[in-house]
Amino acid sequence: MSTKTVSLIGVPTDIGAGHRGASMGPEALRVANLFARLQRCGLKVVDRGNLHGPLNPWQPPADGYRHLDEVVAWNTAVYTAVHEELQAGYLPIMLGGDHCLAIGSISAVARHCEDQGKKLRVLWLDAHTDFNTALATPSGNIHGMPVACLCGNGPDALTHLGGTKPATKPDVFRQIGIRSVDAAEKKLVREASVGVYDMRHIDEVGMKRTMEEALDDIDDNTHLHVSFDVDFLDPSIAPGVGTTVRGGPNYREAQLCMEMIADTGRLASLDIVELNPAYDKRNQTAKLAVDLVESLFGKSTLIR
Ligand SMILES: [Mn+2]
Repeated sequence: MSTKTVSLIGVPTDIGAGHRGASMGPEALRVANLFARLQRCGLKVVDRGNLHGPLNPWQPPADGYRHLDEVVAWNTAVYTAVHEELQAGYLPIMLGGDHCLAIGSISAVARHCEDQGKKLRVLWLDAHTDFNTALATPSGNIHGMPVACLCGNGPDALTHLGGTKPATKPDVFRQIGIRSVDAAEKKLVREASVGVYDMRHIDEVGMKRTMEEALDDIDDNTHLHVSFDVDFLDPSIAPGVGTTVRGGPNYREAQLCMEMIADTGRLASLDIVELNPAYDKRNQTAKLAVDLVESLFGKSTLIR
């Protein structure tokens, strides 16, 4: 097998978030040595630098959405960049940036899978289901809506990025670590039958069985996309996010999760999102995210 090439794409935006600061995430990940750590995993790494888009105007929502035009502009750039990397045979890694960027990245991944006849599986590591809509959202923040948009439930400008709507379907998603879902959103998640492995499930059966279930029926033809929202992690180990929720996976559980994904050998694209250096302490959350990404690419913390 030839050496895999991963390409880092900085997406310095907090346009979809309710707190400012995730726009500093890409640089914090670079400062935490992501490039060299990936090289150490035996990968070829290229850093494409940062994408560009509009600044955050910090406006209230209009018709249920905050900053919709700006979110569309950022995601159009993300879509184009990710699609190019995939076509070139590279494994794109989004350095976010808030979670709205997953609309662009996963739309591109879904398009690519469609064109290549690949089966798509998305592992959504997050405290939140991100399945809000303009009607259901309490805030209008679009970082709480990417899964809904990807499933065709959102404004046209975001649901059509890849040319066809919906970009993908709820049954490609496996959401892990969920522990905060808005009241109206809960109903939507249930109706859509998104695969949800919430913290209660992880508590009851453990991370090992949870991941076995979430990775079930992945085969050689599967494109595995991981959308890693750093708020997935317990805030005691990962304070550097805008929307901390207590009761997330601890260090070892998170490592096991990543290691089991690595074991499939099918990881083909990745988002690292919602890292917010304005809330971090001495870049510890960025460093932790980089540790976990190393595990995702096959570094085992145990001697095997
Ligand atoms: Mn999220």
